[in-house]
Amino acid sequence: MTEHRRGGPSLPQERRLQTAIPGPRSQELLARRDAAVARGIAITLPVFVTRAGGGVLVDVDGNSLIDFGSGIAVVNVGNSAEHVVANVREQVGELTHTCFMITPYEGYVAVCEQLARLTPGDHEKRSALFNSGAEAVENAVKISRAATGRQAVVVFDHAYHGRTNLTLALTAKNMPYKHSFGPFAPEIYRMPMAYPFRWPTGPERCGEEAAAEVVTAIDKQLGAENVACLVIEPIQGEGGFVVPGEGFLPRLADYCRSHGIVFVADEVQTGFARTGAWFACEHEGVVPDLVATAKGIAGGLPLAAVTGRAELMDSVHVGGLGGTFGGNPVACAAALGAIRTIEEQGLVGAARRIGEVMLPRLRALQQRFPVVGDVRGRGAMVAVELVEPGTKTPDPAVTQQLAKACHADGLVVLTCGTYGNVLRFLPPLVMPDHLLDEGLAIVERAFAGVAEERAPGLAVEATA
Ligand code: PLZ
Repeated sequence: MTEHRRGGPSLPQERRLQTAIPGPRSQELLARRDAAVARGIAITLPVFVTRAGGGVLVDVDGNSLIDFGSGIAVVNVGNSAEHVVANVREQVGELTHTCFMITPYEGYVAVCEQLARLTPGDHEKRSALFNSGAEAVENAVKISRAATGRQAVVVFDHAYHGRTNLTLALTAKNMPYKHSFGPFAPEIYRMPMAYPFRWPTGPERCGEEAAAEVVTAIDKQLGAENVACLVIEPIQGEGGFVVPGEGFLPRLADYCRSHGIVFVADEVQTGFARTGAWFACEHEGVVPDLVATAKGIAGGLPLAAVTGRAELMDSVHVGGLGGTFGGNPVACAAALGAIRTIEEQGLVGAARRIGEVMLPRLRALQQRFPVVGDVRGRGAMVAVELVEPGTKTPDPAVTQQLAKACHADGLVVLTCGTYGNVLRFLPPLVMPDHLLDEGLAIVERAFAGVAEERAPGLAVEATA
């Protein structure tokens, strides 16, 4: 294979638009997709990708797009990162599957050792490996119930935990996730989330007040002694990149500890350096009892894990956990490569620096454009929430307009939020500075364009 045909970090790190987005070859593939792929699988940006690496995706029409999505926070180390590719190539030539539950192999154990080392807390830990984030969260609930002998599960407004039946019950949003797919599992109780931008008394007291409401609701409505676990994303992902009001997570963790409730951190989206720490719980010094991970763990290969206190994990009877593919040897090899990449390239610090570049630029947009209600995030997990100017009324239409303008200009961005009004940015942590800058310039142009469309002539500079 000639060098220029390969993906990975050696791809030219440039934005290059050779056709409209999507181009003609992508359009042809879209027509094939319509005839073969189920309609329920939606597509954000319909360009078919052939190669990717560093901060770019290259499509079948030869366009090179800047990637502010990382395949939903998966390729934190960049696509086809060198150690990931090398480990996978070697492993795939040796053995592809035996099933760890039948005849084990070293890679699985090595990944569990790394998880014990990297996840918060220096207590004794055990891990079990699975295939997807949903499977990890679902198993965390199973383990919590087995360990406590209790049934109730506490979750939060705006939560997202997956698309299996149990995790849909944990997920908050009806459309598109839950609609028409019930009935859902019982014994799931939803509590208020400390959402600073939307907290009635304002962001300052949000964490404390929300935690007090949750504690009262558990005490009065459920009884702490009936609660197996509390499951929370330390920064919410699909629900809108909600960074909980300060103090919320530590207060809940304390409450759980004093009542024998298992504190489960769903770090599926926030984990593996994404937020400028190995795990987002670290920002407030919270040590979860169980951590669910997936996405960024294996540089793009499907792998997930539950890691936690040895006594909780080992309370499950022998044979009670597992799955045919869980901890597949190729995925484990990839994970070891991804972890090595994060450490060698200092990607925890890189994520922090990405946030330090993005947040001020986005806050400057907030000064210019009154549709920006809030700018928030940590590290390379940042977002803007869009509202009708002067109100907190969500504006999902402008959010779509902005996302489409970015796409047309060669920048992959995603949206999220309970109200569909959050534009989110998740660049690979290996994003080169010049592409980070160019991507932000595209976002700025998109805002200027939308403002001009809405109020021609008046344009932007509300405060300038
Ligand atoms: N927990 C916090 O973010 C996956 C979902 C995309 P799976 N988020 C992306 C979609 O529309 O399906 C996610 C998450 C958190 C759990 C999950 C589920 O992880 O690997 O998609 O099952």
